[in-house]
Amino acid sequence: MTSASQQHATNAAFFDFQEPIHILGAGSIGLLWAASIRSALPSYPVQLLLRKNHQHRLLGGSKVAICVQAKHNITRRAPRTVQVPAALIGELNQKRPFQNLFVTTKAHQALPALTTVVDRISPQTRIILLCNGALAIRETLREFLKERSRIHLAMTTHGAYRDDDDDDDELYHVVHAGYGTTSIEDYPAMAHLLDLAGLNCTTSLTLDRELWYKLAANCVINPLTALYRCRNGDIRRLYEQRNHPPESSLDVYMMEIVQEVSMVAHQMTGQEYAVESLQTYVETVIKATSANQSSMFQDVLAGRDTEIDYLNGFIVQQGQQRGLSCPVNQQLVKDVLGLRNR
Ligand code: KPL
Repeated sequence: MTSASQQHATNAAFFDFQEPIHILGAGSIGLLWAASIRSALPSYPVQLLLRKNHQHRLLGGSKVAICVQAKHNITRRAPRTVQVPAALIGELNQKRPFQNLFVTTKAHQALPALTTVVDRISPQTRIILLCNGALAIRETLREFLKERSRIHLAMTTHGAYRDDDDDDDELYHVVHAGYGTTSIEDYPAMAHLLDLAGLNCTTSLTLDRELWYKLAANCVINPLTALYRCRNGDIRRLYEQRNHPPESSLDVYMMEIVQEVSMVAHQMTGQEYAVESLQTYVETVIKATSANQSSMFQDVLAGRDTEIDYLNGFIVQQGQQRGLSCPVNQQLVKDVLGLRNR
């Protein structure tokens, strides 16, 4: 087949794909997903599921407005406002099972959030788990869902943060502050749709390797940005301002964090995760998302619980179960938890 006819075949395959998408979790990534799909494919059936305390954002009872502003390395700069169908959890006016449910909540909210919509999950439902710390929660979710539905792991390095006042405004403001990549496990039609929506998505049979790389990036970027209260691209400057001796440069510190991730990943999976390639990946994510406020920094700014237990805490806990000590990640867990008590 020529590449043009291949392209045509792929497009045709996509256009047959009109399965409704529901998005559970109206944080920065859930909102970016909804707005991106809606603005690229205006008639595509996508709906955001909101908690009751977001009711004031509903326009005419059935839509929300999302203004996406692109920043940094993203070419489309003019803010665009998109209206996305939305419904309050528990008040959906139809009871049919979900076909595709994206879970874009915080790691610790994934199970409670799924519990609230469990009556709409059937064996036909595909649940796409797009949370940080997916490696830490997937077993719990599998256990909860049993055979009730299929879970596709997914991950993204797109950087986005909310830039609105949670209570006053009718509009959600999202800054798309870093153009990254998205991967989804074994779901070509969905990957194609997300790619058309500008979310730079690919699919592969398993995502385990990608998730370990992503976890390494989150174990470095998230706690450091939360502790230094800085954007992803400012970690180096803030680290260096703290007068560390030359032998403990940021590169050495990052390597120590990543080394523990690599050691635990190896013990858990039997596969090699070279420290240098994990570290190169972390640097790439920092560069691509330098203008972003990491999700953990956003949580700290908003006084919310962080995902530290599902990132660095997961490494420490899995290490402990295998007789491996991870003091560098352990200290980061302690320091981030300490932010709550200040
Ligand atoms: O996943 C992220 C997060 O903030 O949680 C990255 C990719 C680090 C972007 O900020």
